[in-house]
Amino acid sequence: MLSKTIQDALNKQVLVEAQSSQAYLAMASWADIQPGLKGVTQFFFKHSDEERMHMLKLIQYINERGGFAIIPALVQPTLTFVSLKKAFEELFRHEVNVSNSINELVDIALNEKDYATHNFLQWYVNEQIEEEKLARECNDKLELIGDDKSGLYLFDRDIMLMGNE
Ligand code: OFO
Repeated sequence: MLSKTIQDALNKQVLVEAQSSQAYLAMASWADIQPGLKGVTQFFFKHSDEERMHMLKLIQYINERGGFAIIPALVQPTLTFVSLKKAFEELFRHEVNVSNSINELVDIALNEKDYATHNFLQWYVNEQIEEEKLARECNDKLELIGDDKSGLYLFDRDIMLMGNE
């Protein structure tokens, strides 16, 4: 059975994951109407789906452990970006915030001596390492590319291939 403290903290994370999914969905829609960003568009749509999966995993865990998962209201995310670089910078910042939020949750689980939740959260800890790494790599590449259109073309193609691996 989850303590009230853990239940509330997990429900806060449901909101964080839902908000992430929504933020990346907005990036996908923006990228979709930019010329030549088919790969990036697919990447953002897929990323949004993954965040929804992270949210669902939490919802199922909360309910399975005798709690009640609360489906939250969402804030409208950023809809437009001055450049692809800016969108990826926001994605990276977002992932760092999510990692901080997961770390706080791990701390709470330890304080509450809820080792099952601590164990459950390790999946998220590992996931955040991967997501931060990916976001950092994309930012580094876009920094190198600058305004070079052929570089951007290759970036879009590579990210599409990555999504189909
Ligand atoms: Fe849920 O992993 Fe990114 O935010």
